[in-house]
Parts: sequence; C-alpha cells; structure tokens
Amino acid sequence: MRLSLRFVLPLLLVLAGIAYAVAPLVDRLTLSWFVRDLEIRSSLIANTIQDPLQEQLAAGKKAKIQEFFNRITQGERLYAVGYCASPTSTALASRSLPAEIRCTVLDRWEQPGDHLLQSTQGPLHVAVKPMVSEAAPGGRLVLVHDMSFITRRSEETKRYVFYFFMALAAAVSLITVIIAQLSWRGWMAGMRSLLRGEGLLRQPEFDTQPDLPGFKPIARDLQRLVRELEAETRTRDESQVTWTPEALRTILHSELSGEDVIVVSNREPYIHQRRGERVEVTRPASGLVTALEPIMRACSGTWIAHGSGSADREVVDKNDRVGVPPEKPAYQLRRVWLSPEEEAGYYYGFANEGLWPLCHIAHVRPTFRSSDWAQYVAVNRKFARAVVSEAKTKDPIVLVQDYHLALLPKMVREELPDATIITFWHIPWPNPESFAICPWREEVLAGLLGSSILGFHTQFHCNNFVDTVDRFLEARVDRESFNVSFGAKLTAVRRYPISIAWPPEAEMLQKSVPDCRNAIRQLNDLPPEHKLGVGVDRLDYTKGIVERLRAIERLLELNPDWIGRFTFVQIAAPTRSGIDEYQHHEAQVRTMAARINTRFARQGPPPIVLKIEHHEPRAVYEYFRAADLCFVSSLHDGMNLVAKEFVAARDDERGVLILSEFTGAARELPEALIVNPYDADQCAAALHMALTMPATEQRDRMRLMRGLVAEFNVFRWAGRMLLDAAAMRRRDRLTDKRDTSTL
Ligand code: ADQ
Repeated sequence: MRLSLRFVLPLLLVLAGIAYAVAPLVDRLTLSWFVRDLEIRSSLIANTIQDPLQEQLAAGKKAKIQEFFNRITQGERLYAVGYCASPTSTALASRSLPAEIRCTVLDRWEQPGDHLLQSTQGPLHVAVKPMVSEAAPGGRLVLVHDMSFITRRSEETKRYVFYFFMALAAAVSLITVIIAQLSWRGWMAGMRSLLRGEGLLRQPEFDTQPDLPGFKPIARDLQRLVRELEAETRTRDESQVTWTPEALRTILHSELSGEDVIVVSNREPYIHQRRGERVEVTRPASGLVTALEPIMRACSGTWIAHGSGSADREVVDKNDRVGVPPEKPAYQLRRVWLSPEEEAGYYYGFANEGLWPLCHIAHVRPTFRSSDWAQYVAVNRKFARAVVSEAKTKDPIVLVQDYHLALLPKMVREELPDATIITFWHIPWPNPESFAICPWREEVLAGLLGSSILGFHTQFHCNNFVDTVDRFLEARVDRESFNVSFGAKLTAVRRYPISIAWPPEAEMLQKSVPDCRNAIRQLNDLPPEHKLGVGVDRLDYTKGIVERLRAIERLLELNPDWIGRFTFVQIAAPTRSGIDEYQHHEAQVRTMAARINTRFARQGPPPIVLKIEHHEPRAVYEYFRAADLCFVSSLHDGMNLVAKEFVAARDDERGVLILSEFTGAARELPEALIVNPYDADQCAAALHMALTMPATEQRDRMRLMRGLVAEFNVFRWAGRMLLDAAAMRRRDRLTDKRDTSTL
C-alpha cells in the first residue's frame, strides 16, 4: 500500500499542477469566444432595430425612442442601448447607459478588439455600430452587454476543469494501483518461489510454456541470478566462519537440530581385533575414515559399516551396535555382517577389481564378473535395509560413502522417499568413454541418481559424471545448475573438496620437529644430517609407488652425490591383498626397492626403506615431521589426504611437498612441486630441487599451503554438504506445505 501511495501522490500532484496551469488558458479562450459572440449579437441587434429606430428618429419622437431602448434592455444580457447623432450630441439612451459612455468618447470602442469596459456595475461589452441617416450622417448606435455572466461562467469552467483533472487523476491512479498490485503480487510470488529454489525444482514447467515467448529465458536468467546470489552469500558467509568442530557442531545444531543423521560406508571407523586374550581397537588407514570421524563426533548419529574385525561381533549389542570412540563414545557404530562370498563378490570383486580400476584409469584393466555384480547388488540391499532399520524418522539425512555403495541411494530412496541422501564419491569419475566399458553402467548411474546430492572432489569429476549420465541415461541434465533430473527425481551434482581436520590433534604435534628428526633417523640408522624423504600410502597401484621409486633411482643416476646422503622411507599399508593385482604390485614394489638398494649400495644407508605395515596416525605424523620432503606420486587420486596431512604436520614451516598433478590436491596446493609421475626425469629434478631448496622458500611455500588447508578443512567439507542438505530440506518442506495448502 505504501508503495502504491508513493506512486499515486506524485501523479496527483502533477495532474493538479497541469490543471492549475490550464485553467487561465481555458478562461482566456472562453472569454474570447463570448466576446466574439457578443460582437455578432450586437451586429444582429443593430440590424434588427435599425429600421424602427430610423423611423422614430425621422419622426423626432425622442421619448418613444428612449422607451423603446428601455424596453429592449429589460432582457438579461443587453444592458444598455444609446444613440449618438453626432460626436458632440447628447446620447439618446436607455436609463441603464453608464455615465462613462458618452457620444464624445465612442471612438474608443469603434476599433476592433478593445470592447471591454470595467464599470462600477461590473465588466461590460461595448459595441458601436454606425446608424447612418440623411438627417444624421455620423449617427452611431451603442450597444452595451453585461459581461458578469461571463465571469460567472469562467469561474464555473475553472471549477469544472479542476474537477475534471481530479477525476482523471483518481481514475488513472486507481487503474494503475490495481494493475501494479496485481503484477507486483505475481512478481513477488514468482521471486519468492525462485529464491526458495522452488523455481529450480519446478524447472521442467518452463519447458511446458512454449506460448510465452521470452518467458523461459527470463526465468532462466532470474534463476542464474538467484544462484549467483546464493553462491555469493555462501562464499561471504563461509569466509566469515572459521571451520572447527565447534563451529560445525553449532551450525549443524542450528540448521539440522533434531535431524536423524546416518553415515553408511563399507569401511568401519573402528575395528575390534582379537589378539590372544585381548581385544585391540584400531583405526584403519583410510582417507574416508580420517575425513568422516570428526563429523560423526560433531553430530552424534549412527555410522553403518561392514564389521570386518575378528572381535567385532564380540563387542556389539543385540542390535549389532557399539558406541565409539571406545574411550569416550560419541556416536553409534552399527555393523553389517557379510559372508566370505558376499565380501569376495561385492568388495574385492565388483568394487575393487571393477569400479576402482575403471575410475582411476591407472592402466590396470577392470574385471567385471556377473557373479560379483550379483553380490554387489545383494550387499547394497543389505546395507540399504540397515539404513531403513536405523532411521528414526521418515526423512533422515543419509551420508553414503563411496563406490562400494553406488546402488544404495536408489534402494534407500525407494523405502524412504523423503530422505535426504548425500552421496560422496571419494575416487575420480572417468570420462564417458572409459566408463562405458562397465556392463552395468546404467544401473550404477541410476543407483547414484537416487541421491539428493552427489559430491565429487573436483569440478572435473562432476563434469565427467554429468557427461556420462547425458550419454547413457534418458535424463535431463542442466549444465548451468549441475542438476540431473532422472525418473522425476532431482540430483544436485556438486564439488566438495575433502580435507583433513584442522588444527591436527595436539598429540600429533606433541613431539618437536627436532625430536622427530632425531628419533626417526636413529630408528632407521641414519646419520643426524642425513636427508630424508617420506611416502605414506596404502599399497595401491594407483598411488604410483613404482613410479616414485623409479624417480628416486633416476635422481641417484643423475645426481650421484645423493647416494648415501639421502634415504626415502616408504610407509605402505597393506591393502586388498586378496586381489591378484595387489599381490603382484606388492611384489613389484619390493623387488624394485631391493634392486635400487643393491644398485646404489656403495656406502652408507640404503636409498630406500620399505615399511609395508600399518602405522598409527601418530607414527605417520612423526615421519612427516622428521622428513625433508614428502613425495605423493599418485597416477590418479580423487584428492589425496597424505599431501594435506604432511602440510598440517609441518608447523615449523619447513619441508617440501612433491605432488602429482593427477591428484585432486594438486588443484588446491599449487605451491607444492607439481610433477607428472610418469616423467621420471622431471620427478628426479623435483627431488633434487626439494633437497636443495633454501629454508626461506620452503617457508614461503609451506605457509601458503598451510593457510589453504587450515581454511578449507574437513569441517568445511562436511559443513558445506550438510548445509546444502539443510537448505534442500527447507525448500522441500516449503514445497510440501505449499502443495498441501493448495489441495
Ligand atoms: P585413499 O585412497 O585411502 O582415500 P588418501 O586420501 O591418501 O587415500 O588417504 C589415506 C589415509 O590413510 C591418510 O589419512 C593416511 O595418513 C593414511 N595412511 C596411508 N598409509 C598409511 C599407513 N601405512 N599407515 C597408517 N595410515 C596410513 C580415498 C581416495 C582419495 C581421497 C580419500 C578421501 O582414494 O583420493 O583423498 O579417499 O576422500
């Protein structure tokens, strides 16, 4: 209403101004019309009375003439009549002739134009007409009309003009306000629904409106604008948040308070192993666990995972649940049991012999067996059932982890249509041509598209996924919003680069860097000033350990000075050792390390120390802090958390990171020495550069990398995904409310 007034008031003022300016014009115009009218009327009267008057004059009947004049001036308008035989004579006139009008001054009114006389009786019109006769050749007739009626009419006209403009203003204002209100309301409703994102969700409707030219592009532009604004707001908000577990907990509390959060992954965060009489608890060497553990601690929920430890069944309750972390339980771990056949087909078979090499393109051929696929489907269903049974509400938030559970999102969606399912794909997504070789590609894609949000580490992987969907499914892919619509369900494909907890746990940094350097050198029989490189990986062929060893060999070939002065410790956690390819890989690494050590075993410590065993995170950090360089040479890696852990470990701002360009991390850490692991010469040069890099340069590079990892930490990764999920839920609820209110 206030907006309408703001519009109507100026309109009224403008129209009043116009009325004010127009009234005198109208006044002048009507006056000139009336004067012209009186002129004509005077001529008419003069003509009419000419003959009787001539007769009377000829008869010399002055009294009769005056009586005649008095009679004809009794009407309303003709005020007075007079006759002057000559300019010097006395006028024969009606009683009403004003004293100002005398025969001597008639010339004044004879001229065309000026016929007005402002007398004491009011405004008068004076017309002088010749009345020629033989007796009086200079005779003139004076006709005086009353003009007060013109003043009255002029006032009336002015009033009418004013009323007319006011009525016009009122009509224009009313129509304008009605139209403005209607279109404003519609526009506001449209904007509001766009801002709520309903426009995005209902986007297909735009395509069903071909009769409105220009509507679709405008709607799309508005959507883009809203998205940009959302992104801008998000960036602004994020930049104001320091992402810590507390910040995450606070945000989740305000955004997702009371929500039911379930994590599903193949790998469990805690494994109970029987060691004789004792039950030992270990944390597996997995980037995924490293990333999700702090989140589960922040928002206590349920983590569903495969119970793989030898004592796992002994510690769970009747519902297969156990509180973890064991020292101070913060959330529930629900274990899913798999038979050896299920594990072989689902985990070793389809997931790790099929999808893993398929997605990494590390020149190991994927193997696809229909028996593995059958187990993969069955185990995904088993996990999906566990999710449904653990759900406390009909719309839980389910965080699905990784390529082992690609079918689970669709299966859960079938049982819990209102669930918000966030799936994170921790490994790369290949291009459509590479993915095409999977015999069940459509099923895998459809399974993943059961998710509300599907996350990858990099935009490159998001692009690959969307391209793959576009190629193989009858789905609608919106490349602007990165939303995929499949089977009437929308999946947002988003980039969430994973990271590590920041700051690292205090116990990781407890031992000083000099102490770590001394301890590790002593442990490995290395002299105090001996240069040390470190590699920490699962013993996986995608990690490029063979290429790494080849680069070290090349360094020693090209710079023999380093022989006996530099040792590279490779810490490699055994992994998937049931798979031939991994056994072969381990053998290859061992043989190669031995060969290089033999080749350069001239004097001093060996160039390569292989430690093929699991290490506790604290031990890994001790190596990171003791080393002069860390070498990450993955042939393809979704992100690679080792690179970020090394950076986090170096609070002394020393040490050099050599990082493969084929890791997601390389996009975030350009201050590392970025290398192509297939190029042994380039890697050898990077090793030499790292070993000789001045302390100031090390500090400058390390500072920048630490700044990035601190800011883009794992709490932000989780926070962003969960905040997006929360926003999506709010939108869905609004849509539901709207839908039910229109029923
Ligand atoms: P991973 O392939 O397991 O993860 P990565 O990201 O490097 O690879 O994480 C490995 C984790 O295991 C690190 O926390 C590391 O410290 C730990 N680790 C490695 N070797 C170890 C050892 N010998 N002893 C103890 N701990 C060891 C997958 C994807 C990655 C992605 C992560 C997270 O392949 O690309 O970064 O998930 O999404």
